[in-house]
Amino acid sequence: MSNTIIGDSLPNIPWEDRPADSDAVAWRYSGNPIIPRNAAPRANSIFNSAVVPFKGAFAGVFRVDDTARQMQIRVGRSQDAIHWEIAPEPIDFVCDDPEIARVEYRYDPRVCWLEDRYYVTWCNGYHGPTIGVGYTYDFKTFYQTENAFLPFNRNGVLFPRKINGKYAMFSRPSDNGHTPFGDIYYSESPDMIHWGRHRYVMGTKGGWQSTKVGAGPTPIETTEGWLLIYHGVLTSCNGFVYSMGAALLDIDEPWKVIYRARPYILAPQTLYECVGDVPNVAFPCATLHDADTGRIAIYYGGADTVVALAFTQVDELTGFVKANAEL
Ligand code: BMA
Repeated sequence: MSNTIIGDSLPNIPWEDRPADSDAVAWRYSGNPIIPRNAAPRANSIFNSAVVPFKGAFAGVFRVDDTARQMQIRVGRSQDAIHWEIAPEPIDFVCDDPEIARVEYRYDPRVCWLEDRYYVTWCNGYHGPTIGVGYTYDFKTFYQTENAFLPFNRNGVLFPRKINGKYAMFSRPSDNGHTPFGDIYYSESPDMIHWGRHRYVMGTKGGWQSTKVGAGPTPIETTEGWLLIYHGVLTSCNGFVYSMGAALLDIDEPWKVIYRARPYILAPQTLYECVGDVPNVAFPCATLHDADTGRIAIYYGGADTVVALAFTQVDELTGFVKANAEL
């Protein structure tokens, strides 16, 4: 039996077949990196960013650290999801509460189509990192609502539909620094404001995910469960190394891990992943996927400097996760 994506047909997403000389479960786009560090005015680096289908084309929210080294998020648009036009200025959220509107920093956005709008979650500075939440209907006007959690937290990733009647989000409680620990938790909310009923999902394992883990792109709904692509961190004698892995979670109780692959699916090995402002980082924040073909395009940051693209296929990735599973 094969696993299939539950969702829309998106025949126009980027795609390349696996190179003939590769047996990798996820393979890189030959034109990587798709967004160089200086692709927008006053950008020091553009990385860890999220894209979605939008009105027959594509839109996204991009992490742009500027030349003053302020961490901010900007809007981007694209016809083909490879060539992006990124706004010259950060997103200016509409927010009626000055306490929430105050900007410290914003980074690592995720974007999720949910019911009637595109929600944006990001790592939001509020006396330390926590999960900021906003939404847009048109990628022009953005509204900011309450932070989902207390500091310290990162990697807030929404589910694309309610689960058991509640909104659902992953997060990764952390500290005020570079966080040498971290497990993935699941929380639910009746209203996108109040979050609770927290459940442990998964923690560290050996090797590439021995220091900390965090959810990556919006989970993909499949006939066999939620497919989660996440990042895992290893502490080498030269610092943190960020790779990506995959797991399959129960469809109704997503804090229950059914399968989790022991090996990574992609690790920093190319020049644009190994060399940059922070070396040895492959940090996934979004996918585009096509229910008809099972094609998945993964968007990830390379070395905290550029945006790159990799491909996999749902049935192959599921087979890999199962064949290499270790809970
Ligand atoms: C994490 C976040 C990510 C970054 C990674 C590697 O703590 O800041 O944005 O990619 O570190 O520097």
